[in-house]
Amino acid sequence: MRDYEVECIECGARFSREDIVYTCRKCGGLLDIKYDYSEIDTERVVKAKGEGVWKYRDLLPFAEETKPVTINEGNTPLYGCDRLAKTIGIDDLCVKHEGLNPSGSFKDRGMTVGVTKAVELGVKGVACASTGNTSASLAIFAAKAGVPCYVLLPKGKVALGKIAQAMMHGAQVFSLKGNFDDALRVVRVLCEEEKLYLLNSVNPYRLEGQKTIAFEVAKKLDWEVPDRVILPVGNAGNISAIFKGFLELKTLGVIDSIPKMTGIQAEGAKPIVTAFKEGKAEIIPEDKPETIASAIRIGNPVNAAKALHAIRDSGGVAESVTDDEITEAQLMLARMEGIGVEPASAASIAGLKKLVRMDEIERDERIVCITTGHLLKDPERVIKICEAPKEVDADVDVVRKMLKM
Ligand code: AN7
Repeated sequence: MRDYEVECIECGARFSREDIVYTCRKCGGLLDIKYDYSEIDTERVVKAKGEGVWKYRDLLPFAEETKPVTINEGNTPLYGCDRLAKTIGIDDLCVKHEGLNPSGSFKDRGMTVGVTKAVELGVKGVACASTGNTSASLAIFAAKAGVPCYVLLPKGKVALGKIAQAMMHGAQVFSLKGNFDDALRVVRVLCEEEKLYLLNSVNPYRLEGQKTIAFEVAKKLDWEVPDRVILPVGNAGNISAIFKGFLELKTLGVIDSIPKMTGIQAEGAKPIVTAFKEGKAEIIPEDKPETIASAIRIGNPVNAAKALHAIRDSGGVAESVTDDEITEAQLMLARMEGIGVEPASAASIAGLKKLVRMDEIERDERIVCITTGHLLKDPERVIKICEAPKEVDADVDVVRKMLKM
């Protein structure tokens, strides 16, 4: 049995593993999964066999005999991006494309762990609020586990591909008249009162799965971590999780530094950027978040306290980018590197460009950007930003005349 504690990050209160609790019952703080690192065999972590999230089960909160609910999540490629790096004006850029997870986003890493825990706890159903990807991923893992699934989506604000996934995989899908923050508020109460298991990233087990992004990046680079990791921030779970992953590797003595955790938000939904720049420990929620990057259209990120800690403690920064900058970065990634991502994911590249321009990032830094979701999640956006196909007669000469060469 991997020994662990469920502990409040604010007051240190501990909760039993069988207790279904998402935030501290004493002070309302976020919870964290804590291990006794002296019990973990570092060699086994470094030499772990297998692929993806469960390769690192020595650092996951389960007994040896627990059977994971898995569809081969994780093990995503880390692409060298020399052309893009040169254009942006830096020496060393890699992109870890989390859009190549089974459901098309990084959420699968959290869901394989979260749904495995749900099965272990014997819950009667799982639920989430979502800007789209969380619901798509949860629907898939719930289907695999044979557990009823309920998802609350902000009406008219979720990309087409994501809703299609939640519907296809058999979730009960609700289109809520409100935004994501309203949906999360409603689902939290619903889970409490109806005894459904909440699988938003406030659930600390989700973050345990997502921290494996850090393990894979470090391993791929032969345990020489990059100087900086840049990623989009919405509910702020992923940046917190990846920071925890690096911290654990450092605690185990596998790596000797932590990358500067750099979080990018959209200009119209940037409560963490504002708090970071003003030196505040808490965010002021935004009532009407707005951006074309619908995945990160979030005004009241639940993991803000963890994320601000991750950014500050690692010497990173938080920065915002405009919708136009996001679109430009999405096109650059697609056309210079062959990497197709949804708008939220492109925020990481847009943020990198902006920070280089601002001289916040130095030319010789080794940088890894995390692209969190696949291009096909949001086909409607693609149709809007690309030139429409030209309609032509079925005639060689007609087509030839129209070729741009
Ligand atoms: C592509 O699906 O919040 O900062 O409900 O889908 O960990 O929230 C999605 C978030 C970045 C932000 N990129 O991650 C949801 C949801 C993509 C995303 C984020 C999301 P967090």
